[in-house]
Amino acid sequence: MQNKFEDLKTQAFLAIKVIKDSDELVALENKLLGRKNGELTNLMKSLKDLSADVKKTVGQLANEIKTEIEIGLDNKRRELRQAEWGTLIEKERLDITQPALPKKERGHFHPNTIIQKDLENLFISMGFMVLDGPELESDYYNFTALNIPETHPARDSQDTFYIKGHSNWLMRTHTSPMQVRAMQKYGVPLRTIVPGKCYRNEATDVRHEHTFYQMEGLVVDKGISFAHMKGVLEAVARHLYGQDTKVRLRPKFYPFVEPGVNGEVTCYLCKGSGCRLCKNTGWLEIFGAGLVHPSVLKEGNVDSKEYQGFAFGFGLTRLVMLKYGIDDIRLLESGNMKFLEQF
Ligand code: FA5
Repeated sequence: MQNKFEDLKTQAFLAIKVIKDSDELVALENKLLGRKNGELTNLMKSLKDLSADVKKTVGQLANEIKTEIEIGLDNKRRELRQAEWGTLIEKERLDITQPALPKKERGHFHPNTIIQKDLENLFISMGFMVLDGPELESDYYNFTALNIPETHPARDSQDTFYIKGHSNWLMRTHTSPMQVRAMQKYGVPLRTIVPGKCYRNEATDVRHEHTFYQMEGLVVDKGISFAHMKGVLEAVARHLYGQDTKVRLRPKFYPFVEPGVNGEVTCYLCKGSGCRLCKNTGWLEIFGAGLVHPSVLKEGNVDSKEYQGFAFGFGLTRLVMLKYGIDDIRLLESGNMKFLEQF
């Protein structure tokens, strides 16, 4: 009987030695000491059949072995726990001497896009829809439909990039071609804005680019007057440059509006008293506008006796320059990161 206990002890310690994780430990613990069928438990139960003397000696040995096995299991448990902690600590170890990792660069919107989105939201709140138009445009929509026939001198004021071998196609010089396109497609009443890129073959300088952005606006409905137009343009100017901003309209000729105006706002820098930015006039020019010419309404299949409209074209790039105090338009399309990172 004593041998059986000794053998069990030997087997138990061999098994404890090769345990690799806490699951195996619990399984062995149950196998040896489990209340119902544990090997040591069963062996101890069989003590009851022995004579009183032998029971005393073997019982004592059995208890000692049980204690030894329990201690062996506890030691193993502690050993496993320490190993687990060690791995955890190693995993979470911080090397405070390691040099900082390079900062991840996050992109952001271009200043043009910031102002465009801002104005889109303003116009949407006034019930306008936002349209997109083709940059490669036909001569018809860019000029003829806008009351600028082939021989008209107004074509000269917008130096045009024509497409080689396709004299009827060009890079749009303004967003106005979308006036007739929108009327033809959506009919009236109509309230729309068209932000987008325009192209002109010009000698570039601080205020002129060959590629720039405009934002066209068109409202056609019954009973539309100059007052509606001024109200909308003032709302835009105040939204961008503050509530004190005033709008000044002065006559200007555009073949597709009658009457036509040139729109200026009080200089945001000097508030109208005159400075370098506004060339001491107190005013900054930001758009062309006017009441839609009856010939243009006709091209859009709109009856000019029943409907009237107003249209405007903001130089979106110029609005951006004024908003951020940018003194050279060429910076905006330069791809210069030092410049762009400021916004
Ligand atoms: C037009 O392009 C008309 N289509 C505007 C219009 C629309 C008038 C609807 C009436 C009714 P203009 O050529 O003046 O007009 O240009 C309008 C604005 O675009 C200018 O005030 C200016 O802010 C901007 N702009 C014109 N050319 C350039 C350029 N080369 N670089 C940057 N901005 C420009």
